[in-house]
Amino acid sequence: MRLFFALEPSPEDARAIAEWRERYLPAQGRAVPAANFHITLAFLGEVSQQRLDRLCSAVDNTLDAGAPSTLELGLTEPGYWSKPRICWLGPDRWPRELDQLAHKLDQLGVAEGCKRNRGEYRPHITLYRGCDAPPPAPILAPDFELSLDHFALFESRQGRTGVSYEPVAAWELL
Ligand code: 2AM
Repeated sequence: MRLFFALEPSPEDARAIAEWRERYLPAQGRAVPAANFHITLAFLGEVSQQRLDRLCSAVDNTLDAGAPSTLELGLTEPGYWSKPRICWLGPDRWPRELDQLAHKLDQLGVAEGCKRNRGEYRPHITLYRGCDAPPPAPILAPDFELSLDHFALFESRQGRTGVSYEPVAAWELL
């Protein structure tokens, strides 16, 4: 199974972001369906069922020792990365708890044999893939207040109509 941990915006927020994108951020690339919007916390890659079970127990134990509270994130910054060729939307600043959660989940993945996530953690929602150039600055600046009260472990599945992300476990932020 190809797995990753991510925060999931509410369907209403995802819809509002997709509407803003359609109106104000036209880009050359493949628009990610709103149902697939997520903020990756840690990417794990291929994980066996046995390791998945251990990983979920490890997350349970970690949260028992102290779960972060609901994360409030203001998405105000559109961005573009040339190497993965994606256009994204993210916060211009974010709470330390978010970095700590991403780091902890990465460590739990490494303990189960997954590759470490490299580089600085930068929360974002990918809006377009396959972009060869940054889109023009949006006519209306984005300003979305997200209240994120859970995160999930998702399985990425490649189907005939495209990729879908299926939650295999979820944890509440209190
Ligand atoms: P991103 O779109 O937020 O950048 C599921 O595949 C998600 O995991 C992708 O949406 C991508 O997040 C992230 N991802 C995929 N491959 C990755 C990799 N090799 N390293 C880090 N993150 C990756």
